[in-house]
Amino acid sequence: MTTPALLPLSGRRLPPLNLGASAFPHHRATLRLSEKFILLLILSAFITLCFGAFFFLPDSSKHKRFDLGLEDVLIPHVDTSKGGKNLGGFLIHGQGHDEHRHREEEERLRNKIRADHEKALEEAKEKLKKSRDEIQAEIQTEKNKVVQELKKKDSKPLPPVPLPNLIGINSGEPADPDIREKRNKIKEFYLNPWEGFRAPNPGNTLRPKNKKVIGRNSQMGATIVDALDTLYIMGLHDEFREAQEWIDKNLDFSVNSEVSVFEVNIRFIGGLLAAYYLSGQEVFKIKAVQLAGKLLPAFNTPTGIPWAMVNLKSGVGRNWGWASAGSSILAEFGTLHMEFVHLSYLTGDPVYYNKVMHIRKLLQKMDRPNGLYPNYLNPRTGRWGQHHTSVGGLGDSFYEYLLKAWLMSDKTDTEARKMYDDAIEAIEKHLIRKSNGGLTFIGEWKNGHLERKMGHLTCFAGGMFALGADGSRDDKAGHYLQLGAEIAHTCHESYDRTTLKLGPEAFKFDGGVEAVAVRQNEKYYILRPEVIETYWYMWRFTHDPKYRQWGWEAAQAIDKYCRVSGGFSGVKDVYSSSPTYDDVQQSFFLAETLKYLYLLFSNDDLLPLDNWVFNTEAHPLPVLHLANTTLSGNPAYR
Ligand code: DMJ
Repeated sequence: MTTPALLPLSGRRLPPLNLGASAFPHHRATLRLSEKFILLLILSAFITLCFGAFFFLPDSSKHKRFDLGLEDVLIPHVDTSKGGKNLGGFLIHGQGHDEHRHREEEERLRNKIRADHEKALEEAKEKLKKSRDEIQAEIQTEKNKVVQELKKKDSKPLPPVPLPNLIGINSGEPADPDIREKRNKIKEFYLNPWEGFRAPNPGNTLRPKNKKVIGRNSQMGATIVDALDTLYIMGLHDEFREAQEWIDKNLDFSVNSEVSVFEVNIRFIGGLLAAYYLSGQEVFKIKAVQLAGKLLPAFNTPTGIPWAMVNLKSGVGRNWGWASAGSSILAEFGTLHMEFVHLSYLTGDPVYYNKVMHIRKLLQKMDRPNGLYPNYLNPRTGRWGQHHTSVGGLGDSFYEYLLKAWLMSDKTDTEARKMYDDAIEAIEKHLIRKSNGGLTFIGEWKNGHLERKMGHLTCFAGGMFALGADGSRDDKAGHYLQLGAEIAHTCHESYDRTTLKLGPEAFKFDGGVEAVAVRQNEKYYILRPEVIETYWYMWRFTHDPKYRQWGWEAAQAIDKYCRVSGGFSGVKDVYSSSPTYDDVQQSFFLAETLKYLYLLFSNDDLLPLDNWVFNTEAHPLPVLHLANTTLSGNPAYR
C-alpha cells in the first residue's frame, strides 16, 4: 500500500501498528495465523475508510463552500435510477452496484488522487524556484481572472420584458423664440461644468471653483450617473454616448464602501433606470440590477425596515449615529418603492417588490400619533422613535412616493393612494397654517408642538399637492391645486425676500418674521431644486405664465451668483450681497434643478405626466400599465 506517499501527515496520526502482547487477551501470548490475517484485513479496511474520508469529503465540501450562492451546478447530481440514493444532497453509493464496477471505480479514484498529488508536489517545487515577484504577479493574474469571470457572470442579459408605453421622448422644442432662447440658455448651464466631470475621470462630486472633483478615482461616478438622463432629455447625445461608454467600462460597485441606501437608490438606480428607458441601452438596466443586489443586505433587520447605510462589499448595515434611538429614517426607507417595482418588473424577480411591500404593510399596521407618521422608526423593535413629523427633511419623499406609487401603477395601487390621502389630511390638519401676512406654510411637528418653520426641501410639496389633485378624496381637486399654488407662492416669497433672489435652506413664520431665515446656519443655498420643481408642476397643470417667469428669475440668480469658472457652486448666505461659495456642485443640480428648468421651457409633450412619473431625484420612470405589470408567472404581482 502506498499510503505513506499519499498521506504524509495523516499517516503519522495513525496509531503504531503494535501486534504485541498488550493488544490481545492475556491467556494467550501469540496469535494464530488466521487471527492475524483477519486483523490485518480489518486494519486495511479501516485505513481504506480513513483514506477515502480524508480525501473525498473535504474536497467536495470545499467546492460547496466556495461556490455557495454563486452556482448551483456543483450541487451533486443524483441519478437514482443507477442505484444512487440522495441523502441531504449527497450521493450515497452502494446498493444495487455491481462489485466489480465498484472496485474498478475505487482503483480509478486512487490513481487519480495519486496523480493529483504528484502534480501538486511538482507544481509546489516549481513555485519554490520562482522569485517572490513572479509568484505575486501570478497570484494577481489569477485574481484578475476571477474578477473578470464574476463580472461576466454579473453582466448576463436579463429576461426580455415588454417595454411600457414610452411616449413623449422627443425634443419638446417650443415654438416661441423667447422661450426657446431661455431653454438654450439652460442647456448652456449644463454644458458649462461638463468638462469638469466628464470621462475619463468623472469622480463623484465637482468642486467647480477649484476645478477638481471629490473622489477622482472613484468607480462610482455619482455626478455622471445622476446627470445622465438630463443629457438625453436635452438632446446632448454625443455627451450621453461618452457617459455611457464610461459607465459601461468603469462603473463598478464591488467597492469596500459604506453608502446611503436611499441616496444610492434615488440617484444611481433611479438615474440608471431612467437612462435605460429613455435610450433603450441595456447596459444601464444591467448596472442598475447589479447595484440593487448589493443594497439587499440592508434589509436584513429584525423588522425588514432597512438600515440607512450598507457596506457594498460586506453587506453590513447600520444606522446614522444621530438618528433618534438608533432609528431608520422615514424619508429613506419610504423612498424605495418606485425603483424597486421597476427592478422586479425588469428582472422578473419579486424580491425587490416584496421588500417594499413589506415596509408598507408594516407601516399600515402601526398606530400614528394624530394620524401623523413620525420621522424615526427603530428597525430592531419596530417602534417609532421621537414623535417628529416633517414634510421636509427626514419625511418628505415618503409622502411623495405614496402618491407616485399610485400614479406609476396607472392609478391601480389604490392602497397607496389611500395612505397618501390619509397622511395629507393629517398634515393639513396639524402642520399647514397661514401666517399673519397671509402666506400658507407647512411647519414641523415636534412632540406635540408646531414649529413655525419651513425648509427649502418642503417646497417640493406644492408640486406634490398639484400632482395629487386629480383623484383626490371627496373630489377636492380644486382645493389641492389651490394649496399647491399657495405653497409655490410662499416659496417664491422666500426667494424674493433675499438679496441674491435665491432661497435659504429654512425660513420662519414667527416673531414678526415671514418667509425669512433667522439663523446663520439656515441662510445657505446649495443649488437645490424643490422650488423650481414646484414651479414646473404648477406650470404643467395651470399654464399660468407666472411660473415660467419665477423659474426664469431663479435661473438668472443662479447664473449671476452661483456660476464660477468651472461650473456652479452653492452660496453660504443668500442675504449677503457678496456671495461666498461652498465650492460644491451637488449632483442634483444637473439631475434635478436644470432638468426642471429645461422642462419648464419645453412643450408639455416632452415626457407627459400621464405616462411618466419622476422619482424624487427627477429621474423619469414610465407608468407600468396594469397589463404590463402583471407579467404571467411573476408571483410579485399576484
Ligand atoms: C434630492 O436629492 C432629492 O430630491 C431628495 O428627495 C431630497 N432633496 C435632494 C435635493 O435637494
